[in-house]
Amino acid sequence: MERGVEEERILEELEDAARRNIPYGRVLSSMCTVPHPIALKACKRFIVSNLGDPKLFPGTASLERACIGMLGELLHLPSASGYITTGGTESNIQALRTARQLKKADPGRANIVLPESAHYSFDKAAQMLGVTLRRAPLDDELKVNVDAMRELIDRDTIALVAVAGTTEFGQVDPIEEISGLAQDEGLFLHVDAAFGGFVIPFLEDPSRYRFDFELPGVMSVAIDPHKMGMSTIPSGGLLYREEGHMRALEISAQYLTSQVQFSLAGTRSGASAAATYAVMRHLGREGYRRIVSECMANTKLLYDRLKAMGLEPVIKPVLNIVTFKVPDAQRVRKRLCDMNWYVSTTSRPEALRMVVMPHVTREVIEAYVADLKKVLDV
Ligand code: 0PR
Repeated sequence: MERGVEEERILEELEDAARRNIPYGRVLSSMCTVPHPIALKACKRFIVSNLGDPKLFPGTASLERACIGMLGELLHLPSASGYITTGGTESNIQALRTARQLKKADPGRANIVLPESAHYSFDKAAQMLGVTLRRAPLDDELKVNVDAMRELIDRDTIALVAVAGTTEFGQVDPIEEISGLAQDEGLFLHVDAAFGGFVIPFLEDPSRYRFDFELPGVMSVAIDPHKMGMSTIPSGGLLYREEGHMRALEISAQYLTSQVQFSLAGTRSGASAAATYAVMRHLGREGYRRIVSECMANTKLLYDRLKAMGLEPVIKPVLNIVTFKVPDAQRVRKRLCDMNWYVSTTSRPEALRMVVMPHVTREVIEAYVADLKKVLDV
């Protein structure tokens, strides 16, 4: 470290490291994908800008506001407030922090009622906020049981959570019903659409899965441009129905040009906002509809192929996630890994899980299925 190393040598080292990474083409376990080229261009141009101090970067700040406008429009509330986060984890932490601030709850007693299937980022949030999580069981289709949610609510409940696109199975909770429950109980409802937010609106019949601000009980939504939004990492979105709710997060920061800050990260990426702005503007609804329709066609292809092999699905895919029961899923996953295929497994029930992102093309699926047949010996 004492003496610097010349650029050429470092570039070689970087190349070596980059080459050791798994190309997305063999990855069926990730919710991220190769970003759209225009997102990469925008990211590069704005790499030095810091949205933690937006008065220094008014141009970047205006791109962030435009992103929130477009995301709000997508979620049936063009006037929504919000900001570009570092991803679903920050959005979920911040949403629960908002609920706690609004209720001025005693953190030692406060609880949050959420589905069993909710992402582990809520466990991080609960630990940090000192609130308890009450997880409600799922039904046969792995959607949360709303009656069970209702029973878990008591006077110390400060928020409800619902998931639009669960991490493991890609299921969508009955959010319309949960929205009604939140209204009946006067509770803040946060919807985690980190994955599903850029899928559901572009399905053939999106009205089958109502999940966003068109439901009056929904107060905040997490939606990630760095997953199905085709933006660069780290780009998340956190949107609020009421600007005042976001204001509950404000911290005074006098030495900053902006005086206050509501984000969790202090110094934060302007490149994410620029990349998200660029790709959303460029693709439009039409572009995303094309991408989602391709992913859903490939999801069906993979589903049909695995069914034809005599395997049993966990659920019929709702979004672009395919899960099938296989005996000793861990062993199957390891054997696939030896063949340079990357899939994940679920535990309840034990299954092989494949996320059909845009890089998982028809050709990838055919090659994958051929290798899976060898592993399973069918
Ligand atoms: N909410 C849901 C429904 C999620 O699926 C995820 C991430 C999050 C929140 C948290 O989002 P961030 O990871 O952006 O903070 N789900 C994936 C998972 O945990 C993320 C992922 C992506 C994992 C790519 C692996 C990977 O290669 O499985």
